[in-house]
Amino acid sequence: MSAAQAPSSTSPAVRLEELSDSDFEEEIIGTAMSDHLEYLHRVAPPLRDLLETDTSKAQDETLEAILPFLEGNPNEFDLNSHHLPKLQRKKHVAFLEKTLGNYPAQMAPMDAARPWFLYWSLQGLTALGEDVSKYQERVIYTFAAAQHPMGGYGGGHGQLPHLAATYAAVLSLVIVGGAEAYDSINRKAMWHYLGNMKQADGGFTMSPGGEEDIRGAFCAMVILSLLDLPLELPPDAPSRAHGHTSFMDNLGGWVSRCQNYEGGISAAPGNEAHGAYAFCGLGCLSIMGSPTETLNKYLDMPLLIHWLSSRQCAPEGGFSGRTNKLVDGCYSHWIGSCWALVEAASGKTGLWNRSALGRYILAAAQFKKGGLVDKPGKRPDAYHSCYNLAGLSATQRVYTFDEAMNGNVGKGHLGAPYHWEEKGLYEEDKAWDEGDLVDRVHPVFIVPWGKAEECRSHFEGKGVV
Ligand code: FPP
Ligand code: K
Ligand code: ZN
Repeated sequence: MSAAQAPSSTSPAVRLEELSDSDFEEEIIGTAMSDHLEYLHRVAPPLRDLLETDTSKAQDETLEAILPFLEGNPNEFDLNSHHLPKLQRKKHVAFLEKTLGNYPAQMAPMDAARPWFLYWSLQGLTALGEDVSKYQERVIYTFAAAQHPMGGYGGGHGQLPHLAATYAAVLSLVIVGGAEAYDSINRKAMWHYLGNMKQADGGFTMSPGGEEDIRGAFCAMVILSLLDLPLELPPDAPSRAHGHTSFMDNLGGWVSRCQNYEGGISAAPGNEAHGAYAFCGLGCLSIMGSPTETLNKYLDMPLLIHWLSSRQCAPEGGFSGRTNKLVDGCYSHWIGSCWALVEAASGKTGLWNRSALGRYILAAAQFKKGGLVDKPGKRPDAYHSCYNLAGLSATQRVYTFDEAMNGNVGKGHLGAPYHWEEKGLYEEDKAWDEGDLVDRVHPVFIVPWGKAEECRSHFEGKGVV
């Protein structure tokens, strides 16, 4: 092997065992960054630990299961001009319409998660370009019953509220939109409910006396911002006894403590870094202020970027959620959507391989009969459909943050997330054709473009009475 250039996208993949050390340096180190990324996503990993463990076996088996989907087309989908399966739009729409419908009796234990099923299905449908206004009445009715008199939402009538259910309920109402949907939310009770979650160390619990983790911080910021609730803690908030007056007191420092030695973000200080929590942490900071300011202030950005980059599996192209674990389509969003926020904060682009993620989603994460999956061999569900589609959208679209954008909305507190702009489509080494385009998704709220702004402006200046 003497060729000194990186393989072009049309040349066959070079197997690493064929390279000598000096070839390796020329092949990998001597090439431009973009070639480097492309190269890594065409061959087996350059360094292999020879110790065999359950983890290494699971990784090898996963790669073997995925490769046929990257190298061929076992589902016999129609191909786009990049020789990748086309986005199976109609099949995914049909699947998500089904996940929005009735469930069999065996699903009863999942009742507490009902708001999530609505959110994932509705968000997935809009990402595919569907008009979901026909569901408006049903969504309002469903959540009117699930709203607790003391504020927040549970899975259904009579259930205790939980912050995750509340987050999914509010986002579902934002997606269908309209004054009736917005005004169905008891904002005053919500303000008190959220005040009850604020903890002495700055973080938030998921329910009264429940677990304190970064989902709580993110969900609370999302809801306070979308509903334009006062940043001041309600008079009955227990953390007032610890000197807090604002929902934001000690919050940035608490999120900062969730970044661990690897650079990723964990559920709570001292835990393992994980993709889902990384997005919650970055989202939380991007609501507290402009990402340029907050991410750089509270996080070690080079270390974060190192950890995020390490999540992109090669040659699979998709992301894992944590070190030494497997690629999974849902991290197309949990990790994939971190990049827009990191790019805004760091001013850098090209930090991740959009094309490789797009290839994983189109080739390996589409289920033959519709819906999207974790990985080949798994069954589709609304969660993996929603988040693979959000990830595909993230590969296709470039967003920038500009404080001067959209000057009419988001002037008050927690107004930062209303100043995102879509710069355009990502065209360089793209994996998609026009027919594979997924709609714009708000980079922080993960709702259709424009919907967060509509909700916020409905409430701006209203206060809580
Ligand atoms: C590990 O599952 C998954 C977690 C530890 C986190 C799940 C959390 C979310 C999806 C975040 C929810 C976000 C909000 C906004 C409420 P696993 O061990 O099955 O998967 P893995 O092997 O890929 O880590
Ligand atoms: K997983
Ligand atoms: Zn998953």
